[in-house]
Amino acid sequence: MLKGLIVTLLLVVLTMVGTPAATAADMKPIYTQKAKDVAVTLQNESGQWKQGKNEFVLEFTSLQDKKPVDVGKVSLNTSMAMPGMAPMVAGATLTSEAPGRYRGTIDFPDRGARQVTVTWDGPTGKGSTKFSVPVR
Ligand SMILES: [Cu+2]
Repeated sequence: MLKGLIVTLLLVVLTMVGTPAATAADMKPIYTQKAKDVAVTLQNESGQWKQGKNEFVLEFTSLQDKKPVDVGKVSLNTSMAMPGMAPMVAGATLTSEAPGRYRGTIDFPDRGARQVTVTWDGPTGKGSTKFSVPVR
């Protein structure tokens, strides 16, 4: 009887411990781009962008020692070439969460490949990089 109760309590504790909130470790890379001496990693929980609202994390790490790099002010903008009309553009709102780590949201009205431009300006200087990411 008492043994059963202890086992039950243990299971409850294990269940509670086993379901932490989403952490950095749960993030899957969407795309990693090397730009000069930093790696720019775009990531989220699913590892891909979808139509509609997306939350993501943008991380800057040193190519040398893999440590986070504080790149200062960061912006992320996307553009989609649309035949016969002006490109469809969408920008992200980014907030710094930790040095080299930025949390952002972006809204895509449709699917298709996006040309992504990331720019930064801070203690290590200015930089920018471009890469393509599909919106599924
Ligand atoms: Cu479009």
